[in-house]
Amino acid sequence: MNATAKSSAAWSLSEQVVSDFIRQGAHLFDEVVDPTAAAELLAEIRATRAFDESLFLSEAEFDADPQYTGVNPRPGRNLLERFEDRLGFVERAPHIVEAVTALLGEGYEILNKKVVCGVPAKSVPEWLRARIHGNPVNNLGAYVKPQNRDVTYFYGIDFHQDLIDYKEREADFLTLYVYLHPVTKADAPLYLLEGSHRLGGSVFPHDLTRTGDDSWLYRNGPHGEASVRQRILTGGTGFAAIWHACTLHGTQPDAADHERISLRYLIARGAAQRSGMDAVNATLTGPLSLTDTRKDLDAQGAAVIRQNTVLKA
Ligand SMILES: O=C(O)CCC(=O)C(=O)O
Repeated sequence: MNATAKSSAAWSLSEQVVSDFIRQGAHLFDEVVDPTAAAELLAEIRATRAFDESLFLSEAEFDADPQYTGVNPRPGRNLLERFEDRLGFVERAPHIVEAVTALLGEGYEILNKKVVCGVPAKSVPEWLRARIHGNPVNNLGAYVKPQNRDVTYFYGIDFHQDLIDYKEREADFLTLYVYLHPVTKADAPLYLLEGSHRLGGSVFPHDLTRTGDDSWLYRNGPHGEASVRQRILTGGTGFAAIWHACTLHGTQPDAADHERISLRYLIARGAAQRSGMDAVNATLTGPLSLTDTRKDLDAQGAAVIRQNTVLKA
């Protein structure tokens, strides 16, 4: 090390975050967001409904008119709109603001924010478990009653990039994910493949081969291959992480006896012309945007590919 180089221990949070995005495509915060505020918000979310079988349509109701699209929270039907004035503990937490500003510049914009629920097996009706078994994306929005579609419900989701929902958009945004209660290995923690962002945008489902206890070989066609390490994001109340739109991540079905409830934000560059994300994206070997992001669905949005790699993690 030369005399002027700083050791990483002396880095500011901003420097650390940009460096972590370049190397790993993610930053896990050491500091939590206010756990008391998180627990209070969680109690209010839990008071809005029973997170059990009553969330769901019956099989006959679903089959009468299957709706696979438009079943996620949207403006006017998003539980977080009710709690807008309670979200400062995340959105104004100084370490979150510093990190996001380092990557996206001043004036960044929240594209989307919502409550995400990992539904435990005991709350998923048996008919539904049988139907979705082995599907790569078990977003249960299609199967919950319309009034419950103000939250996104997962029964696991295979490794994917958050770019999946943004055809033709540059990977200029990041995901901020916050746990509202302790998340152990049994509570559907996020599995993140560190360094997977480096191969750029890639069509879902992804080409992944397990090579060790926590390692995978990831190939992105002509854009190369990378050996990537799996990181399981367990954490306490208020744990927060951010990741790049090309970083592969997923969850297994919730194995606990209760639901897992988190906050998920997508945040994009606003007015800033240049920001830390440019330095990150300059290191990617693959495309920054995709014309098609997935090939697992038919024209109605039903799954036609049945494979799920994260279940092997
Ligand atoms: O919360 C989950 O179980 C999965 C969340 C996720 O991967 C996503 O929303 O992109």
